[in-house]
Amino acid sequence: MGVVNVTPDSFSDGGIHLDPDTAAASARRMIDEGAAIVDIGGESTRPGSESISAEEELRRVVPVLERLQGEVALSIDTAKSEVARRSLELGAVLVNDVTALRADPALAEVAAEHDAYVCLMHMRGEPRTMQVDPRYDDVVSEVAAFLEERLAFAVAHGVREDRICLDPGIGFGKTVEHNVELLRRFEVLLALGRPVLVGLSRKSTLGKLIGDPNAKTGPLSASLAAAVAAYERGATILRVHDVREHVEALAVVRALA
Ligand code: HH2
Repeated sequence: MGVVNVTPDSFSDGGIHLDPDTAAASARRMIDEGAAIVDIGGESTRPGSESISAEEELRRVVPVLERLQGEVALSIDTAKSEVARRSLELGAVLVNDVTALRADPALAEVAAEHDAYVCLMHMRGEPRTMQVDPRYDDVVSEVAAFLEERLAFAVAHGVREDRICLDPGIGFGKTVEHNVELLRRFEVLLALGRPVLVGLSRKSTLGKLIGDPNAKTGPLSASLAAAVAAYERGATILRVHDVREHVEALAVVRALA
């Protein structure tokens, strides 16, 4: 899954895709490079970010979706039913909701109506404050229990189970140690019986793991290592900014398997 953030403030590609032609060109390039789907986002969820209105989010993503309609498999990264509805009307096939259908009570029905794929992600707290001293007794079992409950919620609201993937939400209300533990004990997440999506690309946890305690992002080298490790542990979808490099890395891993 390639990432195109149509935002001024995303942590790694903020500002570069604000022009819809540039954003659409990036999405097309990612598909050419081997992405199966491109995730379009109009609102940053980086630590400390403020939320924006549905009108502003639509203003950012609709021109991009219109340019790609019918051409590129698209996911919409949103927690708002209004944005999801318009995106699905414009041909998006997956709703990627970092709140796992908690923020907007109407989102589950919108996804169900369109028979959309849905990604349910774990987040502790909300982006503005989530990295302020996150604590768990056992991060892996708490994340797994949360995802199991949200999966049941989605199905109860009409989303087909075979349309749903789950995501531990790397960096969303988690320390480096929490993120590492989630990857070490990945089998607990796989036991929920749905494909697992992981977003490690360029995240600050990677920068911290290679020795910079104040890192705000992680380099490509570390992103590739993390993606390969997640793939080998059983991740089905990798959400990445650098598609070509990840496709090449995975091609080698698969050839050696
Ligand atoms: N990470 C980000 C955004 N959306 N969605 C899922 N399912 N999983 C993730 O790990 C995930 C996500 C954060 O990364 P990015 O989109 O690059 O930055 P920002 O939120 O600042 O736009």
